[in-house]
Amino acid sequence: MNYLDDTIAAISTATGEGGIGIVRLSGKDAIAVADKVFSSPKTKRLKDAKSHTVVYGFIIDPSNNERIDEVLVTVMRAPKTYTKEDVVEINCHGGMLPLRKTLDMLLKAGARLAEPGEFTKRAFLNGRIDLSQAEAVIDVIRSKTEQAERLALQQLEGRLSGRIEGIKERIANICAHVEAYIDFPEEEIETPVKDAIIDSMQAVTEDLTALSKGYDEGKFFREGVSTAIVGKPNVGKSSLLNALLQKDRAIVTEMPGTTRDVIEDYLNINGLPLKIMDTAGIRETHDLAEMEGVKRSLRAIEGADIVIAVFDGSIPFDNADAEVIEKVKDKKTIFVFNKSDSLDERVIRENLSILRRSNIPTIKVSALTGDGIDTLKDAVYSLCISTGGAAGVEDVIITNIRHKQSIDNALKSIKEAAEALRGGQPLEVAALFLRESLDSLGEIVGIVTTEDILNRIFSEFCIGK
Ligand SMILES: Nc1nc2c(ncn2[C@@H]2O[C@H](COP(=O)(O)OP(=O)(O)O)[C@@H](O)[C@H]2O)c(=O)[nH]1
Ligand SMILES: [Mg+2]
Repeated sequence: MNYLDDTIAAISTATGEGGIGIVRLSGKDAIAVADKVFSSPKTKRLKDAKSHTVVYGFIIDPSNNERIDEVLVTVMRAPKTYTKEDVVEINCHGGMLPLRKTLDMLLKAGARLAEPGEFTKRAFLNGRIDLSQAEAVIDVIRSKTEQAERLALQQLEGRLSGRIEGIKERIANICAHVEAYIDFPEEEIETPVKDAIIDSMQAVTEDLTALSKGYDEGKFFREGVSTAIVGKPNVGKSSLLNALLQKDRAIVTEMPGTTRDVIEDYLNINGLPLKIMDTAGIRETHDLAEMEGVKRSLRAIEGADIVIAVFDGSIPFDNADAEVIEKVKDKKTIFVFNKSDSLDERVIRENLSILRRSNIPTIKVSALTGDGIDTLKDAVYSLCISTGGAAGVEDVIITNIRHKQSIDNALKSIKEAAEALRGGQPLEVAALFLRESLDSLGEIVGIVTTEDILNRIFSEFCIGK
């Protein structure tokens, strides 16, 4: 069944009592259906009304001519309407009864009850807006902060779509370039040409990475950064938590293995909210409670957005430290070199040189004296926020997880394409990956889409939108 062939109707305002309520119709028979239940004192017909004008009259039950409500009807003819179809909006009195009865009359007169989000879905299917814009409609309705609404409106205006289209065009050009060489197999691709192609792939990769990061950073501001403090026992994790919070939150003792449960608190760094967790020291142990604590520490690392790995700078590093380094290797991490107040310069130098062998930012602090704590806070902030973040106004910010996933998929494909070229694989392989990345980006605006994606998106809408 071609759904676009019929005419849909729904109550488009929220349930409850209000000054007015609106019943909306869309479809090729919208005006004819409305006319069947409309009567005006001057016997004016809606079909004679000019587009985008308002007509005064009554909704009636055509079976007995009984008046149901006094209304103002807006007639909007295709294509300059919300759905690009003929649209009629009936302003009723805003109680549930007049609205329901009006809707009932329209359904009896030949309209079908709209599914959730179906008006917006039609706007998408009829090509007035793309998928990311349709999603922005929900975001505008649901936004709880001015910031969220501003971002949603930008997306509704097509800022994200424009950005994605631009990147797609660049990939398509690269792809055309590569495919040209496939079509002329006698032409060997020269190294400088190949390098130039790889360079342009690199540039696209950087832009997509920035978009993907923008999502994470926006999310950090909205939902907070979950931060795990980890390390072997007695390095000063609990002391560090207390120093960061400037209060005695966690118990500090000279006995290794004091902290067993995960302790949580909140910290705000320049507007960036951190949920910060102090964990049990990671080490081999036979104590059951401590073993459970270690398990929880490992889980905390897994679930955390960032990790602060703490080391005791005053004593030589051992295998337990190496294990900690190993455990956090896949995470956004900061190394904290604690107990910098200790006096053994030689040990400090050696330990620092071990940490600095990795590219992970390393901050020297003393949880005891508070030395270096501010530097650590700055480092945490820059680890999380490398772009303007959600605070930036100039750029497109991804707020939808579906878009983020598509961008990450596109990123993966384009990196594989570059890898294939570099590795001297057949050009077809690179072309294939480039096409894949185009498809992934196409999903964002809805060029590439499945019924499943559509249903999922529009089912989140309310009826009447
Ligand atoms: N000298 C010095 N001692 C510290 C420092 N931070 C912690 N300690 C001591 O190290 C021991 C273990 O600290 P704690 O925070 O409980 O370590 P955790 O087991 O990693 O949580 C305690 O005796 C602390 O007083 C520091 O910056 N300098
Ligand atoms: Mg502790």
